[in-house]
Amino acid sequence: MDNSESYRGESVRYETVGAVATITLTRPSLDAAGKEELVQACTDAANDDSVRCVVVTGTGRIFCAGQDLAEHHTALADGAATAFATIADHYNPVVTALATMRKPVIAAINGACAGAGLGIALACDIRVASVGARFTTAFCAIGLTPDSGLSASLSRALGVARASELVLLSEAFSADDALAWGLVGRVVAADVLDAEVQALATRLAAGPTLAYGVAKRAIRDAWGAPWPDVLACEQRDQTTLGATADHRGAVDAFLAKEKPEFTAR
Ligand code: T3D
Repeated sequence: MDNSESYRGESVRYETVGAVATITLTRPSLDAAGKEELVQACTDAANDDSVRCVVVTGTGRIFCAGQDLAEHHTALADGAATAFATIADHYNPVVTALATMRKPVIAAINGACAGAGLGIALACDIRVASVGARFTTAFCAIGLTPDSGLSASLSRALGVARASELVLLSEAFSADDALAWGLVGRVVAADVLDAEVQALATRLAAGPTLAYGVAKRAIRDAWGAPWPDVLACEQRDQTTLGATADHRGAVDAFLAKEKPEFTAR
């Protein structure tokens, strides 16, 4: 499949410019069709080796409000098993693709970010929020527990104490709160969000993709792992990356006081 083509579904737009793919959620919440499109877009971004950085963003004043609760209401009426099949069918594949693809993923959080939307943002590697973005875990407010990896990703990002408070109380918090807590790395004015994120994505797309891919896996796997296992993984990964042209060229460039060029080889 040629993934260099951009395409537009009912709920998801997928565009590649150079080595950057941008996945845009065009509806506030996720219905079944939208989730299918999102799984496909994440899969396409992961599988296209010419894509070396991915941006996930929303539209208007909502990044992603999570599950479409009107559709969920109907699904509940049809039987709870049907309603919750979407976790295995959609949410888990989406956050797994984002968290495990061997290239950096940036969440450009343009607005409200709730429920599975927050899980999606936290499955990305770097988060940049618009100053007016609002966040809520949302799940407990409707009698559910976090999915989309949020029970792990939130407590890893914030620590168990604050994660518990945010999950149990489901209170909204601001972009400035998220920045102060380290949940997002940067907060920028709404009118420069796209430009700032695309500049960051372009920079990452020109970087050492092989090393980024290994590093993001190592960072996630290291959580909770026994210390000897962490050291063993680091040793294995460093040995692998040490044999790449990217690494050798970068060392040559450093010694020559030149800028390295990374080609993902
Ligand atoms: O099996 C399964 O499906 C389980 C999977 C669960 C995954 C989940 O994501 S569960 C959590 C679902 N999400 C929520 O509970 C979030 C609910 N929404 C909100 O908390 C707030 O709406 C927001 C924080 C997202 C935004 O707040 P605000 O004040 O900026 O906007 P608003 O006025 O509340 O919402 C704007 C509109 O979007 C409004 O519709 P209206 O009045 O203009 O016609 C609102 O009803 C609608 N909307 C917002 N979120 C959802 C939604 N419609 C359907 N589903 C939503 N999730």
